[in-house]
Amino acid sequence: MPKENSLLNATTIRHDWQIDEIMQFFNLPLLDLIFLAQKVHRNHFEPNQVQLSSLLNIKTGGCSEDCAYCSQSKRFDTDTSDQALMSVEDIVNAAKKAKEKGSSRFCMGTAWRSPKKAIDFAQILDIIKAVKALDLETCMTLGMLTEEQAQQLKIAGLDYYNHNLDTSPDYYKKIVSTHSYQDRLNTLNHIRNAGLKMCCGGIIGMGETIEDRAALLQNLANLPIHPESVPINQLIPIEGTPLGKIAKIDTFDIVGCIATARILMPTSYVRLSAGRTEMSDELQALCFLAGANSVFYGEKLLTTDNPNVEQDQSLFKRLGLQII
Ligand code: SAM
Ligand code: DTB
Ligand code: SF4
Repeated sequence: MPKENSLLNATTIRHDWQIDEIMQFFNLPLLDLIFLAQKVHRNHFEPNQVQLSSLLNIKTGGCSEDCAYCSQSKRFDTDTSDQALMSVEDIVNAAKKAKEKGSSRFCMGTAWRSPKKAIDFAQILDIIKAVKALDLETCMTLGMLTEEQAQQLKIAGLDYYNHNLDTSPDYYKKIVSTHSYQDRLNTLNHIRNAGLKMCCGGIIGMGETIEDRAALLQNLANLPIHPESVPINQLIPIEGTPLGKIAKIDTFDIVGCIATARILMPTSYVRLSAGRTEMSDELQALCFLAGANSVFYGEKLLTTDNPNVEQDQSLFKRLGLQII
């Protein structure tokens, strides 16, 4: 029996993945890996569908943290400046537009280590209620949460919380010094205890090894419940950050990561996330074949550009992808 088939036979929904098992996937010829991932994908999903989430940065810049990839840290000299939390009205208007263009989920981000001021948190709860009333799924990414904050978000009607593990535990120490991997895991725990759905993934292209990528996916897949959404971002190098001039990775690397994420987390939506503006249509098609079934949709991510909606609509049409 070909090696890839024996690997597939061993695959069910598991939470006890070992690094050497995950490395076996990374070491397969890419086309075998894609084939395996597509088989898993078809066992759990309609194969020709793509879920669309739109993003809005509702509090830009001025962040206390030192995440080496981020345009919004106040420690780095980037083009992004500190702005106030947006008003409920402006956010609702942006959410309405995202819905009109076909998004099913509206994700809102803040450049915070964690929500600190009571007045801001009260506004966040109002924002959730107002966006939810538009009949959109809601997602927030506000940094680290306490158990009580997670519960309050849930009560306000929040559907998803995004909090990424971003890389392996070892490599995380080289990327961020102001909070720890364990802090991230604690917040993930609070999200689950509050009954929120989880969006959790990472970034590739920060100088990590293949083993680091395997360890990121291991940490995601070995969570007690797989995240419902797994965003796989390719680093967007930001001038002025420590990673602003890092060498580009091979274009196929993202395909292998998506395929492995699909195999390890068969029922999760795997999102082809940051980095799509630099990708050809053909590369994105390969990512969908490898099991990606979600994208960020709309002209902007947080502070950087994303493909425009006409381009994306045309791509989905040419590939026969149905928007959900
Ligand atoms: N402050 C919150 C936090 O750190 O969780 C929420 C916002 S933070 C910007 C959300 C995620 O965006 C990060 O965890 C990272 O995965 C992603 N991200 C940020 N800058 C990026 C970049 N330059 N390239 C790719 N992904 C990036
Ligand atoms: C995620 O995993 N990627 C999104 C969202 N979650 C918040 C953010 C991507 C940010 C890319 C860089 C920027 O626009 O600043
Ligand atoms: Fe950027 Fe979030 Fe890190 Fe702040 S905590 S520097 S916003 S990634």
